[in-house]
Amino acid sequence: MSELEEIGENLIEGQADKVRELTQAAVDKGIGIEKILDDGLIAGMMVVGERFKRKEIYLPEVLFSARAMKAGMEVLEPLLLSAGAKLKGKVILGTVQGDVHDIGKNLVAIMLKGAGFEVIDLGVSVSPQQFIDAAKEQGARLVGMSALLGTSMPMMQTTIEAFEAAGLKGQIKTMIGGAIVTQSYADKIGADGYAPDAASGVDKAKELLGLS
Ligand code: B1M
Repeated sequence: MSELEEIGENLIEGQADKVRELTQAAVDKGIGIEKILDDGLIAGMMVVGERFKRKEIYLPEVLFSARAMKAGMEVLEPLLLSAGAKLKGKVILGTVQGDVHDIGKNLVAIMLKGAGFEVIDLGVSVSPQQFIDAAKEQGARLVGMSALLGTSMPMMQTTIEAFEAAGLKGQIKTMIGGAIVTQSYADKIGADGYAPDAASGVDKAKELLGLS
């Protein structure tokens, strides 16, 4: 088994300490950070998702894996951030109301910070009004929303409509993402941008803010 497969296996098993240790070992060996992320941590989490879907594992196991993912991310985050350049602009980020999934959103935050953006992370289950208040208070021109549930995804539309009702659509751009979200959904609800993964999120943020 390769080092990265071993990270994935331990993540699946929920072994946070081991994942932290193996992630650090992979970094020390000079394996690329994004490769460790994609082929180790995220690959493991995808297997967890599939097993959860097939009801082979249950929520407590998923939570242990999520904790292991966080342990690995703690090793990678400072390295991703140190690659950052000059501040490019402010982004308000959050998981929409009714949804507590934050692993992907946190990855997007890390990548954006790494690319030089200031990120105001509102956390999970963020209401439309919280997004609006934060964007206004911070003078941000971009709001990013994450959703992973079929039941929470419509909250993205509600939030965009709330921006429209507050007269902010156009002035403040919206970007959406999350496993369940697609470009066609973004088009349907009038989001300004969609990104399928954290790295594309950075490109899309630059594009929406006219920085690319
Ligand atoms: Co939940 N869960 N979960 N879960 N969970 C899913 C999403 C699910 C697909 C599992 C399944 O059935 N196969 C399913 C949703 C089905 C659906 O609605 N279509 C599901 C369910 C049903 C639930 C509960 C309802 C279960 C229950 O209680 N019965 C419950 C909901 C609670 C709630 O939110 N109200 C629940 C709870 C949980 C845990 C708390 C146990 C835990 C979350 C822990 C945490 O996040 N801190 C959890 C987890 C871990 C998962 C899976 C296994 C993994 C999610 C994940 O972190 N993926 C997931 C299965 C799956 O997705 N395969 C599942 C890794 C992450 C890196 O990917 O978030 O997609 P992702 O982010 C990517 C891209 O999408 C993109 O960039 C990221 C990296 O490249 N991206 C953006 C994300 N946000 C973006 C924003 C952007 C741009 C790109 O711009 C702003």
